[in-house]
Amino acid sequence: MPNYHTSKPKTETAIDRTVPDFPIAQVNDEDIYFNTHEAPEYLPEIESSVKDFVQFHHEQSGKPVVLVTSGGTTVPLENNTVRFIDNFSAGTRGATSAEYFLENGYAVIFLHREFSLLPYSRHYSHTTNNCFLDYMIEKHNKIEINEKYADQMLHVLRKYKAAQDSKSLLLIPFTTVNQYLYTLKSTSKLLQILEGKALFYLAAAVSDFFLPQSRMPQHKIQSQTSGKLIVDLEQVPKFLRRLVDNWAPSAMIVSFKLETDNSILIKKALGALTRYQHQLVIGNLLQTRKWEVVFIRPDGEQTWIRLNEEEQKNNVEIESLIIPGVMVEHKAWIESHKH
Ligand code: PAZ
Repeated sequence: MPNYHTSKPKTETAIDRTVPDFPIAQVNDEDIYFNTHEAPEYLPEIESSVKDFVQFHHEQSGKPVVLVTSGGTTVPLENNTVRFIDNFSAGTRGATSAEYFLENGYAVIFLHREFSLLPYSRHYSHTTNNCFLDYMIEKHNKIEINEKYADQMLHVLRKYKAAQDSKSLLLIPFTTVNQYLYTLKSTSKLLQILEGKALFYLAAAVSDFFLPQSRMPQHKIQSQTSGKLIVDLEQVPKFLRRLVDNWAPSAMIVSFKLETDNSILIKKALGALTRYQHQLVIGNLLQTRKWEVVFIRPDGEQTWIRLNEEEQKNNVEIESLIIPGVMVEHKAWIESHKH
């Protein structure tokens, strides 16, 4: 092993999302960022496990590999971090999608916010109804699984073990936006060997703003100093274009676009496709993301995926429909990239 909700935001007041987007990151911005921000010290350890994983699937299993990003990044306000800025994402989309990719023959690198939801264990962690201990009972001085839950648990356990036994799931954590960016860059480069068989499924909610290391106080910000805390954040360079052009030029890249205002979702998604030149944006709204998403392609074609009432009642997961849709496009991508 490596060493290393109840929230309902006020929706009336928010940043105006109709203003034009930030400029895309130029090679220069990338250089400036990586020259002025230190890599996480554990990065070589991660690179080594990713390298082994990719090599195994490239040379032995022959499986396509998907990098799923999941959960939100934090923006620390202090070096010895007491306070940080965060976002709502629990990693449900990412963890659920990872399971459907695994079941459909993919190997998955799961780049996730540490302590957010994980594939398989998500069924028993972070729940609002049951503590994991509620799934167990004591019988004759021994622990047993409560019969009520046993079938469902066995089903999940089998899938979890299958993923483990086939060495198809690699868990890589991040917490801060800096750790996320460094890990994404390194991992992408290591995936290049797979060419078109590499897929990026970028579901993480990555901060748009951050406090550069050069302006970060070493110690906890003191409350007595001025009575006010004014936080002056910079834009996080838009790394997607660098990913498309330099880090993973042959891979298929799927990004997510989250909005809260329905009237700008499609426009923003089309804008992203034009700016970053990747293959697919999956648009979703904060309010409805668990039962409807839209696939938006560079030619402007849009396909909505919606769960009907019956499906919602039966707890069908929308990712069970999203992943086969993405796979169809990835298959075509692989075919078109065969030498
Ligand atoms: O983690 P979650 O399931 O609660 O939310 C998933 C999501 C809304 C963060 C994801 O589907 C998404 O849209 N990610 C990209 C966010 C963005 O940068 O626009």
